[in-house]
Amino acid sequence: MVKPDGVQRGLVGRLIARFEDKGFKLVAMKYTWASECLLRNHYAELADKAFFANLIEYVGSGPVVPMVWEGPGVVKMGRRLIGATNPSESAPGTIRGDFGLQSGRNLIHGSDSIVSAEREIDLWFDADEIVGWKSSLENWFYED
Ligand code: D4T
Repeated sequence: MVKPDGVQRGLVGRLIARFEDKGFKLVAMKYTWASECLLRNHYAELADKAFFANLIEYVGSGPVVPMVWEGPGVVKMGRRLIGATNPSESAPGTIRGDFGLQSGRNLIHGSDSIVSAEREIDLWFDADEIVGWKSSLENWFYED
């Protein structure tokens, strides 16, 4: 999900391109301004952290672009494309390493496990908003 700083900075297209270039397939996307309730639910695991209130305020401060991407190893590789939580520690070449400076403005969220991804997809999307399709380039990205 592109966070409000990514949207405000006009980076949505460039961040999506990182996933497209890698060979992942976009199957759902929306443009939305998340409610506090949705964000508290999304980040429920972090409710006891000192930065929680700031996090909810930041991610709720403007529109976001949640997406669902498919492909081999997409959760693990997605996290690698995104980089470490703190952009000042993210490797150059990663999204946060190339575009960010601080944890509280780290541009993009990625699910950290398949279980989290399933929970978050359920939170952000209705089942009929997930669009299954076969890319005609699939054989040129995947060997099986
Ligand atoms: P998200 O969930 O946004 O993809 O980030 P990460 O998975 O990389 O990191 P996280 O869940 O530990 O943190 C969620 C969110 O909180 C912000 N944050 C985090 C912050 O503002 N200050 C901090 O010290 C930390 C650890 C950034 C991401």
